[in-house]
Amino acid sequence: MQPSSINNYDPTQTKSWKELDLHFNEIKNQSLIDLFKEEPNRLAHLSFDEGNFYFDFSKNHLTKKTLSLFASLANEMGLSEAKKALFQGQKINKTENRSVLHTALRNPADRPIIVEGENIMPLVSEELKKMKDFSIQLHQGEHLGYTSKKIQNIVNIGIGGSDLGPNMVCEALKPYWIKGIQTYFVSNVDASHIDPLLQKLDPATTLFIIASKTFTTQETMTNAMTARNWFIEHASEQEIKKHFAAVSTNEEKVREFGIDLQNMFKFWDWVGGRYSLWSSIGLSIVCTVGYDNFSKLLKGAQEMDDHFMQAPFEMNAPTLMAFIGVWYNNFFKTQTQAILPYDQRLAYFSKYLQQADMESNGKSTDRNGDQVKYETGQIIWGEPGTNGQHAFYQLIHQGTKMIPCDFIAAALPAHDKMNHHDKLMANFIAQTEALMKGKDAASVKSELEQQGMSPEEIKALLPFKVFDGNRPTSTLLMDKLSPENLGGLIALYEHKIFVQGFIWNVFSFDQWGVELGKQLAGNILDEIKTGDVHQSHDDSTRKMIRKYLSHQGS
Ligand code: G6Q
Repeated sequence: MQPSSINNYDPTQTKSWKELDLHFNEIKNQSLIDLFKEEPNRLAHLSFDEGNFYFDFSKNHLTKKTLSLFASLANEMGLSEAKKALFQGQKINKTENRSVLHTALRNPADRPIIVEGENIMPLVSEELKKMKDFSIQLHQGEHLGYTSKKIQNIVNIGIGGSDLGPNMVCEALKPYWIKGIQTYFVSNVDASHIDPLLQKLDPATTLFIIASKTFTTQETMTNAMTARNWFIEHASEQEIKKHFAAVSTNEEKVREFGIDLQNMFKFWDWVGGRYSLWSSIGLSIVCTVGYDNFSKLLKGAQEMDDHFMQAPFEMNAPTLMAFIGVWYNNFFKTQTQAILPYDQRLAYFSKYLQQADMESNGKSTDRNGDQVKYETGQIIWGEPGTNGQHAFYQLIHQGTKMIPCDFIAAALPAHDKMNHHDKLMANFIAQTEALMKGKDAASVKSELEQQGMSPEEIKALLPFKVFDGNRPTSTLLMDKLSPENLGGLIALYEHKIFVQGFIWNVFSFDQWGVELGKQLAGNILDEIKTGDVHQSHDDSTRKMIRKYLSHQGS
């Protein structure tokens, strides 16, 4: 049970929320530029260094008072107790009656965490050791394929939480890839995903990692079976044990599939899918970048955990980011949050966060089982800069919607082409300034005059070239995109999501919408296979099934 000081309040009915409402009316019409003018120490109050990260929240529509009112809200709701409940393994995932302990996966081995009377840290260490040994055998050529060749290709077959995290991390850590290893990710049940990959792979040098917590997910099991069939077209079934590994909580299903239990890596029901990259779901990461780098990733996350647990709310990066997110979502009524990494290696980061955030906080029932009467989860989206600048930034700069943006970059690149990197970083810095300052009529006018335009031409063009600015951004600059910093970055957002879900009074760690999706397709699949389309469907659905069937055999 949760301690009594965790309050399942409708946040909008709290005293602090009412004060935030009044405060919102005071500052909603103040421009960012005005806020800077009024508060000489604004930057000092709203920016800080934490480990290898520099956070700048000053270009947001808020003041020190906003954050201290949010800190009161968090106190009123019992955030500190809720954090303890999370880290201590209380069953805060109530609808599934589970603990939520991704933080235990990066916890130092000598700090016990007790779940149902058992210290789980030895289990965690044991699985990490197994992953380490397996990857060393692979990299050193002790684990060879069926023709005694070294494994060169790793294919992770999984979906959702069993794909997005490891895929994002492997992409982000490209400079750390072990020489001679190529890693691929297959998720979609659409065979256009796996087919072209199998066509180019050599079965003798390929290892498939079937990553599925349940080992029943339709897409993953279909792809795994396709990979298995492809493999045994080339080699005997006895060789499967050299080329297939499984990551799952379901030993029985792994055995049924024919994977040697020696090659099975466990995790536990207290690890949620979208928080599982730190567990053996990270096996593809370990095989790709080596165990040392994986343990640095864990260490970086663990340091962020400590910061989250220890720093006061006003200096607590994930907590402040959560406050800012709620501020925009519920007071400014923004609907989306853009994640804009100025780093091509973070190409999958916003896609990863889409799941982490939207699956966690896309809820409309509160922790008391009542419908919420306020907005919850934000829509998360984004692309790396500078690409986005040539695409959707137009709307961020001049559209009718306010879109809070997180700008993320690493000061030091992993390459030596500073002529590229300086340009990337100049864009990174320039955009947040431009979004805040905009461009006023006087500067547009003088620019057009310099171009030799007539007053009539200037008058006609001017309204289109004026930028109001006043668009909010948060900036996160790290020294480099190392495994440690990547771990910290991911944990930062994990905790931000936790705090937001807590304030919105929703359960962030279940996903009944995903479960529904897993059930629904099954019935229609039977009808497709038998051609017996049920009358119980609505007209539109029935016709779509028939339409689809009419194309078969054509
Ligand atoms: C994550 C979700 C979901 C899940 C996938 C894969 O939190 O529960 O994205 O990870 O549906 O599930 P399996 O790992 O069981 O195949």
